[in-house]
Amino acid sequence: SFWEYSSAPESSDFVEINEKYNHFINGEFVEPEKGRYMKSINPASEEILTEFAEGTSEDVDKAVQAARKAYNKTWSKLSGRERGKYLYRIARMIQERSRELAITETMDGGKPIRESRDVDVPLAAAHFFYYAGWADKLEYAFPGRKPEPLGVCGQIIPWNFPLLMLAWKIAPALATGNTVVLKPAETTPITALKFAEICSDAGLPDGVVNIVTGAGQTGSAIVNHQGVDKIAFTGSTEVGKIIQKSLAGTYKKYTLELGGKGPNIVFEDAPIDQTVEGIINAIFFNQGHVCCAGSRLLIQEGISERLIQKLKDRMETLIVGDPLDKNTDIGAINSKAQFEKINEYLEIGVNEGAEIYQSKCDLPENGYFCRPTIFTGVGQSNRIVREEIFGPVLTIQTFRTPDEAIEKANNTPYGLASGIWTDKGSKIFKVGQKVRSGVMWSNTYNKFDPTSPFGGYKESGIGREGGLHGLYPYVKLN
Ligand code: TXE
Repeated sequence: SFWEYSSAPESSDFVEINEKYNHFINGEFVEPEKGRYMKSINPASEEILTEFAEGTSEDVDKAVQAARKAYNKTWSKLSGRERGKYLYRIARMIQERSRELAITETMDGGKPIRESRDVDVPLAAAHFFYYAGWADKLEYAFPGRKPEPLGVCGQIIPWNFPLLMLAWKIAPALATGNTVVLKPAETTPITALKFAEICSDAGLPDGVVNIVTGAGQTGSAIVNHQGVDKIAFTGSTEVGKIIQKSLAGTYKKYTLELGGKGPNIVFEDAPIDQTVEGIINAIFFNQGHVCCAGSRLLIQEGISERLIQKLKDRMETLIVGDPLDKNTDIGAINSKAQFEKINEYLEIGVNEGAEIYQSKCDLPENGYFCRPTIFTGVGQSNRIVREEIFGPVLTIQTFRTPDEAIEKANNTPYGLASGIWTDKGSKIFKVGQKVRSGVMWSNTYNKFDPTSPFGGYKESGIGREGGLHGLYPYVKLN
């Protein structure tokens, strides 16, 4: 088969990563106006992978103008069917370059190759296929109404699922007739720039997709540009609030997909081995750099001791290390800053009096690696229970009754995702209706599909992405 299921590390020899990348504006790679570049490193080796342009407001302005021109001259004039053809072509080209994209994603961001290969890249292609299908059927999505595109969309994405978040943002925007200026995160810009190559190869009209790289200042220039009609942001709640404030008083539409502190609720009647796997997946998938991670485990008292022991045993089997190794379960922490943040939270947890348990695995000498960690003996007021850590760190609390589980699950400023484990369907519905989170998984976790809407309650954000609902933020209805 295409992928060899061996333990040999995936060879990066054939993957071409340029020494330097420029912005992709109006269909071509252009140097940054101010000539400044930033570096992206491989977090597993701490080696420099590439340099990429640091975008200023001049670069953003150029990109917005290109997007506006493309919107007026070509993209908004095409039929839905024509737009769909481009999206299908892009989807197929992602598939054709899937191996290269997966390896690049893993080298730039530190996630295990098994995940980029089986989750990130195939789901990115699936999003383009899915929204390609909507492009010529929009009248059925909005019966009796006439959906019109908004114009130029500014899109800012994080580093935890770089190519996939790009697909979540670009596919529905293009399907509905908008053009975009997208900024990838500063620690993981490469797959977005490879995606720019795909847009070129697919013959996408110039200016329909523009990629401007850089850090927060570049993002801020996109948010505050007068020529942008809509902002789609995924990232921290802190930056989400800054963006919301700067958009107040403007007429720009926006969607925000922010942080989370997902409760994963286990009842006594849950299938225990399946549940252990689910808990592991919920918190250790992508090193816990997941906004919907099940980072707060709530266990019904009767099985807590048995379940925690099984969880510890299973944690000992997890392999932490080289992200390109197909046997690796937990790769590198995405950046030095995130690594330091996680370590700080480990200290905070211990100082708060919680009991820490970490698996005893060996860690590589170089790179940012973190042992899978659980904290017991924690209460609702502990910072490690209330704040998003965004690492392989789980807090464990117990409960007696379903009402207590619901109270604890909802006792958070966030409301993105949650999980419930039980043998009883009726319990899933009763508890599920009362837990305030945009997504609830039952007897599984971290399952994603382009047909399903995703988004938060409370401080986890505003708006939905994915599925039919994912079209709403990109149209105005007449
Ligand atoms: O996020 P930022 P950071 C959470 C997670 C993590 C913490 C910090 O808890 O530990 O945030 O991560 C761009 N105007 N999440 O600092 O800064 C930035 O360049 C406009 C959860 O990396 O929010 C990047 O492209 N844009 C989250 C993007 O915003 C700005 C995923 C996200 O970076 C900006 C990531 C500004 N003022 C982190 N400042 C999730 N929901 O999945 C920064 N950016």
